[in-house]
Amino acid sequence: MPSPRKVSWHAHWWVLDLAADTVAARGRFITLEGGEGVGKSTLIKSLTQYLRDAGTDVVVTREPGGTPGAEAVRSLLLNPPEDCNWSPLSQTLLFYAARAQHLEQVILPALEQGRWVICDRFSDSTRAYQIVAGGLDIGTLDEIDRMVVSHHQPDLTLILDLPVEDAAKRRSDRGEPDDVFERKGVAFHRSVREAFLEIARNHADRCAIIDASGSPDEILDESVRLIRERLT
Ligand code: T5A
Repeated sequence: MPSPRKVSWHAHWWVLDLAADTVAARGRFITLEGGEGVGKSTLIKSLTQYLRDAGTDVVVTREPGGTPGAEAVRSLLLNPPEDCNWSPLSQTLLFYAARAQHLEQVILPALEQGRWVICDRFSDSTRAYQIVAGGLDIGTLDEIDRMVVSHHQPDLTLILDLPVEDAAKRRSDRGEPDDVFERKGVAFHRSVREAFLEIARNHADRCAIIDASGSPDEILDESVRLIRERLT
C-alpha cells in the first residue's frame, strides 16, 4: 500500500490543512464508480490510508451493503437463488431499499458528525447497470432516486475507466468466482463503461474520470489531486 509520502508533496500538505480546517464541518461524501475489476477497492484502501494518515476521520462503506440488512440484500442480488432472475425494475427496487437504509443508518449520520464517507459504488451504478445496460426506464429511476437520495448526492464521484478486456483480465488474474453481473458478456460491460462515461459528461460538476490503466500509485495521486481541486 502506498504511503502518503509517495503522493506529490503539495497534495499531501493540502490534505493535512483540510483535515485541520474541517473538524467541526459537515463531512465529505466521495463515491467510487466504474465497471467490475477496474480497481475501486484497491484505490479505496490506499486513499483511506492516505486520508487517515493525514488526520481525516474516514468511514469506508460499499453498495450494495453497508448495514446488516443491506448486506443481506447484496447477497440476494449478486448471488440470487436458482431461477430467481430479477428484472431490472426488481433489482432497482432492491438496490434502493438497501440504499435507503444505508443512507439513514450510516452515511448521513457520519457526514453530520463531520466524518468523510468513501463509498464503493452508489446511485450511478444503478443508472449504469439497470438503466443503460439493463433497459429500465430512466423516468422510473429518477423518481425512485428523488425519493430515496434526494439532495444527498455525493460531493465527488471518481469514475475509474478501463477497457472492458483489461478489467476482465484483472478479474480473472485475481481468481475469485464471478457474481451474476460479472458473468454477463462483453457487450453488457461495454454498455456499462459507456454509461459511466455519459454520467460523467452529464454531471461534470460532481464526477471526474480517472484513467484506471495507470499504476495504483498514479491512480491514488490523481485521486488526491482531484479531491484537492474539487472539494475546496
Ligand atoms: N450493481 C451495484 C448494480 O448493478 N447496481 C447498483 O446500484 C450497485 C450499487 C457489485 C455489483 O453490483 C452491481 C455492479 C457490480 O456488478 P462489487 O463486488 O461491489 O459488485 O463490485 P465490483 O466492481 O465487482 O468489485 P471488484 O472487487 O470486482 O472490482 P474493483 O473493486 O473495481 O477492483 P479491485 O480493486 O478489486 O481490483 C481488481 C484486481 O485488479 C488489481 C487488484 O489487485 C485486483 O486483483 N488491480 C490492479 N492491477 C493493475 N493496476 C492497477 N492500477 C490495479 N488496481 C487494481
